[in-house]
Amino acid sequence: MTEARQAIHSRFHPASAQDYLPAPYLRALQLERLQGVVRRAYDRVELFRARMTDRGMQPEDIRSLEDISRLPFTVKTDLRDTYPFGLFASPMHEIVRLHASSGTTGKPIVVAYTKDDVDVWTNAMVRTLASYGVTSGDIVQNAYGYGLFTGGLGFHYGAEGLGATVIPISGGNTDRQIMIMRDFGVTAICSTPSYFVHMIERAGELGVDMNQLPLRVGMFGAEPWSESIRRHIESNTRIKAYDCYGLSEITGPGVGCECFSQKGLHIFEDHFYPEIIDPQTGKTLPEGEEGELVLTTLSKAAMPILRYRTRDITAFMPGECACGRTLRRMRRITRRSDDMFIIRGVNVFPSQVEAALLAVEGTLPHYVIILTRQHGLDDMEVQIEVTPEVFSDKIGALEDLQGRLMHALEHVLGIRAQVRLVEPRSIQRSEGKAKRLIDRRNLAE
Ligand code: DLL
Repeated sequence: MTEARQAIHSRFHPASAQDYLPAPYLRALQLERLQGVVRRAYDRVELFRARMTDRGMQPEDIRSLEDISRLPFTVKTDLRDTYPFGLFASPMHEIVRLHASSGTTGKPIVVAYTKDDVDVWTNAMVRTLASYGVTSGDIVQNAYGYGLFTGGLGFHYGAEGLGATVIPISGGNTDRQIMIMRDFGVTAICSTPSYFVHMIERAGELGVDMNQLPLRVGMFGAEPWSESIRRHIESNTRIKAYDCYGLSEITGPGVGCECFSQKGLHIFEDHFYPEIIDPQTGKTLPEGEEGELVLTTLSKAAMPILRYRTRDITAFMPGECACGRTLRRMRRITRRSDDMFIIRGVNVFPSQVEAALLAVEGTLPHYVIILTRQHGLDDMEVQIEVTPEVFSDKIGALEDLQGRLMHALEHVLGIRAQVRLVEPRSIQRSEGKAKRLIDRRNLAE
């Protein structure tokens, strides 16, 4: 490649061309693919055929994109009930990879990929990394877990597909992560945001100044994270921190990603068809309203999924993005309909607690919410770490901060919660997805 072409190539990856398709062309492509995937699901997967038959539907009934709303939903228990291979639409000799996602209870769900499915996933991941400005000149440290979790291999194929240099370090062993980051001149890092916050902290303890490293891009996802966490990361390093969304059932990471504007995530609509529905009624919501994200795979062969209810809450964002991509954007996902808990009759999402706490100066992004029940009455306690400066300050300062945090929580939630300020490093760190909620209420009954 000539130098001039290399220079352009490094800023604009050819795979990204699909991000800028003219809307009429994109819609036509989606319809063609939707018709294909519905036909495949109907012909090859018992569950989809039975559900469509129940509704008196045939694959030919999909004549426009709007007709998608006539199709039945798929939910997580469908994947559990057909464990392990009941939703596969390809024979095993065409399947080249299996991944699994462990739920909180019981059997995991299993997902399958043909060679073409791996290529589609890689295409989505190459476009993801390219949208963050990662190029073949970058050295990418991949600290997502390798294994049955889709994070590790998803980013690995994306970074390699882009031509970047990948360090497949996987999660854990934080001291070694920091040594390699420094010694190998890593320029881009992928991990859960909570794990990277931990890496920043550990680097500080080891006397490594992240601001002196060439690290410039962070690719974070797999769990909700707030603007406060983004600010924490961006102000403690030279990283620009980007969001990446995805789920095993649909492909893994790479369903949607931010671009340089950092204003919402573009969905790779040519492969994954998004809808937003009212979680109560199941009806499609008008553009811009908040609801549950529902996804249909448009290009998957081994395991096509029709109208999967993700439980993730978001909204489509109106208007065009400054980056020029024609792909629709959704707001970042800060909560799931099933991570809501009810305390004294009030619906609470952990992300609301996080937003209220981290807005108060002196707190660190390490907290845990503990729910208990005594004599039938629910209690909520939030433990949060505070900066060493505050912690070593006079008792008065701590009490003052505690009061402000309780007030902030009461303001947002409308109920009083206990706040316990704890020393830096006293809350357990995660190397993957952080666990922010401990519900001990059933144990007490
Ligand atoms: O977490 C895939 C992934 C890996 C995405 C690496 C991004 C980066 P699962 O383990 O199946 O797959 O979990 C999927 O995690 O339904 C969301 O609730 C949550 N989630 C994933 N990405 C984000 C994000 C991977 N960027 C579930 N923001 C999803 C908020 C996220 N939540």
